[in-house]
Amino acid sequence: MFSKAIVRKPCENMVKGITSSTLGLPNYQNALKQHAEYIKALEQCGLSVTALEGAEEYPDSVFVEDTALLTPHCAVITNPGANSRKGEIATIENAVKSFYTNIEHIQNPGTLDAGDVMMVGSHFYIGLSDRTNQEGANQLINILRKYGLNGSTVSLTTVLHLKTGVNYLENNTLLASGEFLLKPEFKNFNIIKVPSDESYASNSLWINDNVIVPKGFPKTLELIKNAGYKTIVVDVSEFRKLDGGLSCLSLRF
Ligand code: CIR
Repeated sequence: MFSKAIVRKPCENMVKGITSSTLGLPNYQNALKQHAEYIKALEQCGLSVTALEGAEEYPDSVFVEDTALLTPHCAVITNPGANSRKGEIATIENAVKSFYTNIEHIQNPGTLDAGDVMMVGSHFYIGLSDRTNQEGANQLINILRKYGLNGSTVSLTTVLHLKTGVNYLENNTLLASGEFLLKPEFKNFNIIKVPSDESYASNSLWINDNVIVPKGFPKTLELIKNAGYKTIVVDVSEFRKLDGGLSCLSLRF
């Protein structure tokens, strides 16, 4: 269960964020509205939300998930793989300090975006992506072991981050699409298969027995409901235009 979340408001410069999407530029005013609805959904799941002010010098800074991994025993400040995002970690560390005394760091030449890290109990799956390298993953595994936790790597080729394509919904259940449907690492999980035309909805977010699902993906919504979860639908279309999804917009702990 989680009790808290940290988010960061979108900044006007978000239109300059990194993207591979062809959906057009985000609309800032609409992004602000969607972000406010997102915060409401987190609160509805019982979280107390700390909202940091937008950081204009970092267009992608709304995607706080990538900058830290908050575990029950320690916080790990990452070293984001994209150069334009590395500076985001300073203010995140400041915010994290109010909640954690054990704070660790991923350091050069290791890089890691926590969007590549999926927590399954005390085990953390780490995607090796364009943003997260083997050295970053090794550093994270060594840190986790110091605290009685563990980790292992998963290769990925078609998506930005591990959690772009697979997310843990507790109850030994994964929500997955594409390359993650057949990974031997995941063979002992129940897998809810996201239809390929709704793959964006693989990034749905379990919080305290609710699953937040992005708006506009009815087949996936139905599959999650049929699996017995309570669901909350939130529109994050402006963030999708920057390759971001529901999990990317918060740190939950
Ligand atoms: C980026 O490319 O870094 C941002 N435009 C999107 C980050 C999405 N974060 C995530 O999947 N955890």
